[in-house]
Amino acid sequence: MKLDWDKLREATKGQMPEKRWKHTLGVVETAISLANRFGGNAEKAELAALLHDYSKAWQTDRMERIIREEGLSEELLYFDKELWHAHVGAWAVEKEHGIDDPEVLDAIRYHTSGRVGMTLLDRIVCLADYIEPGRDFPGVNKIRKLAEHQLEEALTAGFDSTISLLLEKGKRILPLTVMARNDLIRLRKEQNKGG
Ligand code: DGI
Ligand code: FE
Ligand code: FE
Repeated sequence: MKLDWDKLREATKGQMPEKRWKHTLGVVETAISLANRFGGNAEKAELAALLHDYSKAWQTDRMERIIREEGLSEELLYFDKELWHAHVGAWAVEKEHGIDDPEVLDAIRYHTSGRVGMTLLDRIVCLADYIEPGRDFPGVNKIRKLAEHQLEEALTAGFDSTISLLLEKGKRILPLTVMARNDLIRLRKEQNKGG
């Protein structure tokens, strides 16, 4: 499919306030550099990063309706609203812009929660979201440092920080996030075995 990048950028920018757009540009830049560093597909990384928060600023009611009516994962409704925009966003960019690359759609869909068996593209987008230059949270510099050499270790540290935060706030944790984090540790062990 031939992509109209200018149109996608304008449309994405139009979904969100300025601050979120700046974050998006940071994720794009970071995802491209991670793709180059770790042998990922830089064009897919750019596209998934550009679109990853497409629905972030949409109203909660609208997201809930889409999750119910379009047959998205209703389990999400039991967990924090912050998780919803990722699934709704993947649905929306397919519907509104004909994005049909399943790898790109999955990277958008799982950029918040993670999943078991995260593809390289999933890992790149999810980590870029944690460490883009505009991010500032306790421990972000440690994750940036890890990301210079080890993608899985850095992303595990990212999930650990999210899980800690949710524990501190007494919030529910989507089981898939814990499973994603455990699976990254498995992957790292396997990589180490391979030399
Ligand atoms: O959309 P962004 O703010 O750029 O980042 P994101 O899509 O990674 O959303 C992160 C937020 O989601 C963060 O504030 C924590 C919140 N959250 C709530 N419940 C969960 C969760 N994140 C994960 N990974 N798992 C949860 O169960
Ligand atoms: Fe997000
Ligand atoms: Fe984001």
